Amino acid sequence: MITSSELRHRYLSFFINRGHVAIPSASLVPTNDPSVLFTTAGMHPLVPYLLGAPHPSGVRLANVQKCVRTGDIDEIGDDTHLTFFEMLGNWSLGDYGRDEAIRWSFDFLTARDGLELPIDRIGVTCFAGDDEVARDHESIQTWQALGVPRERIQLLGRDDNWWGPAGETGPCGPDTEIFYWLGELPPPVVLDVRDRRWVEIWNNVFMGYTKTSIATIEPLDRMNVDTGMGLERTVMAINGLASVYEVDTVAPLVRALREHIPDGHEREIRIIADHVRTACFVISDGVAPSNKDRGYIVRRLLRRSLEWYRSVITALVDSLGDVYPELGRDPASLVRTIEDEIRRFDRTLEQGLKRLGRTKHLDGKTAFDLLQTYGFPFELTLEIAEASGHHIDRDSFTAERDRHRERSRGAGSFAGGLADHSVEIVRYHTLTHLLQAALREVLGLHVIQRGSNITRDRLRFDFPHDGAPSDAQVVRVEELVNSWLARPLVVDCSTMTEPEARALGAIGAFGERYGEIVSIYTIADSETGEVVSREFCAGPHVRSVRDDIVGRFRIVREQGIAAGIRRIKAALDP
Ligand code: ALA
Repeated sequence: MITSSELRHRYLSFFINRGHVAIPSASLVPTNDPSVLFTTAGMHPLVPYLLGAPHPSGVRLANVQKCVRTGDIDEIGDDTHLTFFEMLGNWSLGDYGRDEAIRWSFDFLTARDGLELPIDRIGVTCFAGDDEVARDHESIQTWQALGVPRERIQLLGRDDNWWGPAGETGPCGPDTEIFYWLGELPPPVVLDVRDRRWVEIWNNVFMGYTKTSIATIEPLDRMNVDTGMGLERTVMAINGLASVYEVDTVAPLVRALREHIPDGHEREIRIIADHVRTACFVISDGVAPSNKDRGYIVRRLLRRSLEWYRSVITALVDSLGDVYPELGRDPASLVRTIEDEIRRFDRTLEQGLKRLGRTKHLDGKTAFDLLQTYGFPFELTLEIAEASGHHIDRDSFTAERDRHRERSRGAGSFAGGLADHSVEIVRYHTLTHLLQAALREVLGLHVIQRGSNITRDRLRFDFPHDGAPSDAQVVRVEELVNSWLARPLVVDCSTMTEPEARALGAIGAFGERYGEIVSIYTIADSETGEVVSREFCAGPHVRSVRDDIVGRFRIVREQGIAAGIRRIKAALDP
């Protein structure tokens, strides 16, 4: 039996031995990219480097990346799909091409320092070619030279053998996918991917193109290789397991559930295990359940599972908490976030139902108001309305929602975004760092910026904390910041790599910037050298705290905005 941990280890060692540098997994929440909600593949955080920016760790990289894909949500519960999965990947950033990439994939699967899988259970697909991009002859020849018979090489078009871009534009290219036969032996002579017993385990993408608009694909001036091997599927394949739910990182969750759920509900068990697992990983990367975007996905996943989650979380943390420490850091707060969400949903249902009961005229606008005010899901309003003989017009609901979106877009432009470097804005930037340092001192090191917004008149700062801080704690934070304003503190900016910054104890949303050069702002006492704050940040900041920030720091408001998330608004009084 090869465990997940052994596979991660063998994979990384194999590629390290071939000149690759192992980089850590990026966060599931992509930075600076509104086009995708989650990191869906290992290449996603690497897009700038695939397009030509130099990566500090070099041109050959390998990693194990956390991924979330909700597109396949209806297939969850079958033998091979999971919404959260780990992806093993190796990259060439303009370095090696098809030949090495395919050879190494083949060697890793079949050779002694790899997995020693039998060649006769392997089949591959290659890009058949179309009007725009030629057939991938080189890949076909390379596979054949390695001993894969022509009948086991299936040629497919754009829909199957083309990968990317991750968003609407970006790097992409033809790919070759590796399948493993999981049915009875001997395997069929010819590969046919429609037969579900051929399971895709690995994909090699030859990213020699970039999509620049809906209709345009342009060749890049270099060839990148992006590979992705599904960890759970591969562990399943190597060990001949019946499904990914039997893999050592998922099986404990399923076992925990089986103790509570009667026999005959295998599919439900799998769905709950999958959804709770994904929700926990997404929450651990800083997303709270909400009615929007990522938060809404978490909400949906949890609502689909709802009960039995407690035992699943314990099993999850036990099985993956050592590999991904952010998951194991605070299991109690994971449980609390989820329980709060369930209570909130119960309340939502109760309020929404009451309001629905009072409503005589049910139309699209009412349905939208219910969603806006109580987070009451439209589908549910629809169901209730139909059950009581009302009919709600979907279009009128959509029209109301679009009108609302237009209105909020109009109101959304504000002065003082990041581009505004006015004196006031810069002051509040520095004050935000001091506030975070003070909160960490008074409330604890779990305080970390979750959101921030600055205008010329105030700062706003969101952070995780359970329950409201006491009045005394709020006063203490205020006093601490004011005491710092009176000291000879200077702000210094220096650049370094992310591991160096971490080693210095810098905090901040490094997430996806592994290895990259980051700027670190340090606020320290110029006389004693004592460091008050050290944060990763893009700036800008004041130079001298005492000279440049004159006034009294005041916390105007402290409130909870979501389960386990607090918000502070603060201003500088003259
Ligand atoms: N980016 C490729 C995939 O996810 C490797 O399949």
